[in-house]
Amino acid sequence: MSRLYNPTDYVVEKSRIKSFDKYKEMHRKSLEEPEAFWSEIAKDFYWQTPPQPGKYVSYNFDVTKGDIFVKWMDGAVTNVCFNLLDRNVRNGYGDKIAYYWEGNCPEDYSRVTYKKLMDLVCQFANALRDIGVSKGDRVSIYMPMILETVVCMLACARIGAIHSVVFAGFSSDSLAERMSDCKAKVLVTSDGAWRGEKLLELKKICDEALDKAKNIHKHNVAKCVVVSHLARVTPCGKLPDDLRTLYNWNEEKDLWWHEIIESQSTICPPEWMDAEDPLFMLYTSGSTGKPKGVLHSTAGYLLYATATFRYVFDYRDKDIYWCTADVGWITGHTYVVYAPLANAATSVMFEGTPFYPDNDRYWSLVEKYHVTQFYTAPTAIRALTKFGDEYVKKHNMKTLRVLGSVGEPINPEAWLWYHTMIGSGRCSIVDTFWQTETGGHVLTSLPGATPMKPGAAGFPFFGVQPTLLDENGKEIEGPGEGYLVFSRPWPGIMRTLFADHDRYEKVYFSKFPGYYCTGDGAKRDEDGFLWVTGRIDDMLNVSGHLMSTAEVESVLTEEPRVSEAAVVSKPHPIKGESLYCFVILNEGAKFDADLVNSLKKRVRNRIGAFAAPDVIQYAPGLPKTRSGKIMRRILRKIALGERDIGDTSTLADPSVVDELFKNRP
Ligand code: 6R9
Repeated sequence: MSRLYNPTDYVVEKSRIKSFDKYKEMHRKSLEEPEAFWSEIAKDFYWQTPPQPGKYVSYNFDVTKGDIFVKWMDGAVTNVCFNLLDRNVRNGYGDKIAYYWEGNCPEDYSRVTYKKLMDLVCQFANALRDIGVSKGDRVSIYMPMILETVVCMLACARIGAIHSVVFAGFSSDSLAERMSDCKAKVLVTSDGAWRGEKLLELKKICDEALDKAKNIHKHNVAKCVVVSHLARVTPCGKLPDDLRTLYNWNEEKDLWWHEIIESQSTICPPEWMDAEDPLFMLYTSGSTGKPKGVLHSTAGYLLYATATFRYVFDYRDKDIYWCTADVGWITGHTYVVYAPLANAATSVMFEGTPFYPDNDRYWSLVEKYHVTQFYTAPTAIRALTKFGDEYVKKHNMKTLRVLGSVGEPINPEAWLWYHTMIGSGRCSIVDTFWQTETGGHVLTSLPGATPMKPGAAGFPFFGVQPTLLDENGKEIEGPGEGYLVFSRPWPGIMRTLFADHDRYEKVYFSKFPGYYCTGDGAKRDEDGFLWVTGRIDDMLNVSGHLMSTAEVESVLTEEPRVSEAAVVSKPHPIKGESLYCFVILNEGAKFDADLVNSLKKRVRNRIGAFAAPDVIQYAPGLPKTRSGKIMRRILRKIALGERDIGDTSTLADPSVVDELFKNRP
């Protein structure tokens, strides 16, 4: 039995919802009368054509009854960028700070008001229009955590272009594949950026990716817009005297950001969008290896991002909110860009790492900016715990009220440290479970309203109806464990996978007709708390980055010496999970340090540094069923060194297991 933590008076005093009963009542109402609930949120926004009563939601979640679809406020017309900027400026927030930007180096910082942000966005939106981008076109973004990244996303939203941000830790191969899949017209990047003392040569990676897109995928990206970033920040390591040696400049394709906005007007009429028009797409890993282009809608996403931010972080006008996520992931999209701006919030945007110049950078920023809501990932919390409490104690963090966690289940030890050490025991912790696909939080605690248990995601957000199913698709009532699914849509759920509606139906709706299947397992305890237990498909979560075993396996088998590979997850004290890889070699090939290094390098280069395997093990064979399916359950035991492997009667050749135990490095 884990201990129950009730919200402290300190939190309740300031919170919108002050009791568990009130939350339950609101949740019930949000399911019974969705229109009443969502029209309360919608009324704050500017609509060219307002949502029509009686037309708030229509959907089909049952593949046996026809095509899957979800529509919210169909027929309404609006523009997300206009609502985030122009509307707030008109409401008197023009001089309010939208972002405090803090660079990798503590000497570099700036700020931007809502009015200034609007001007910058309009200028860049005009520039995009000038280079031929129009409604429905895709723009790939490969950027560091700088204000231009936000400007670029919002400029796309303003003109109805679909942005596709690719995390700037992905390799040129991954970027090329993603740009080609969505047939991007334009790529936006920066010359480079610092992460700690490491220089990221982003433009160079883009040069390679543009070549690969053209030569391998036969897709030509017309233009590449480049922010000149390195020259304006403090160098944190070695830099060549001539920055131009860091990349190739292609006169026909490449454009400097500052040059194309120079003469642009700060007025840019928005493209009025239908509620169901796409807003952006974002690739997420798929269990077959090929990334899935999750597509989000205009009005539903806006409403859901707004509502979750308001209630989950309990944001108030003078608060300073900070989400540490990179904009390359969904958390950065919803909770660095769209949701805070929709709520006219002031945010901190941070370019660097928690460890530079020292291990107290996060805490020093909480102190510097008087942060009230802090949102980060368990992997960061675990990494920071290990440096000891002195780094924390140096800083005054009394302004904090709500602490958020996202990306993976948070282990109780990390939760307790977060709660007592960072939150002085008086903050509420919101453990937010959600996915790229869900658009915003779906399970979470709510500050002031719900009790908390260390490690439990808690309760459904408004409009969300979670269900646990057993293997046969039967609903589990009361306490129990099963597949986490949802039986109805909320406004922020994705609408399709880009250009692949079949795969959307197959991946998310075919296992259990009538339900959206998250791919995660969960249990409900006797108090009704939901605990997410992790992926039940062949997916891995390393430091909060989701990837599929298949995508890593396919990279490993590209090595000519490897004939077959199997990847499993091994628990890791900081990263949560790590990659443990088994490789079968081709005849005559030798398993040695050179092979191990070249395989690790290959995965880093092909996918990204965050996917680098921890262990590569030689395998004379793999444990397979008679039908040829790899028994990953057994490989996971071998990775752990646990001899008790359970039933092996379905194995084609049980002797292979002993061999594998013998070969553990
Ligand atoms: C927002 C985000 C989604 C997967 C998801 C689950 C895991 C995220 C979690 C969590 C337990 C939490 N996950 N938050 N598991 N508790 N609070 O991370 O999106 O990158 O698409 O990953 O991450 O396994 O299915 P995404």
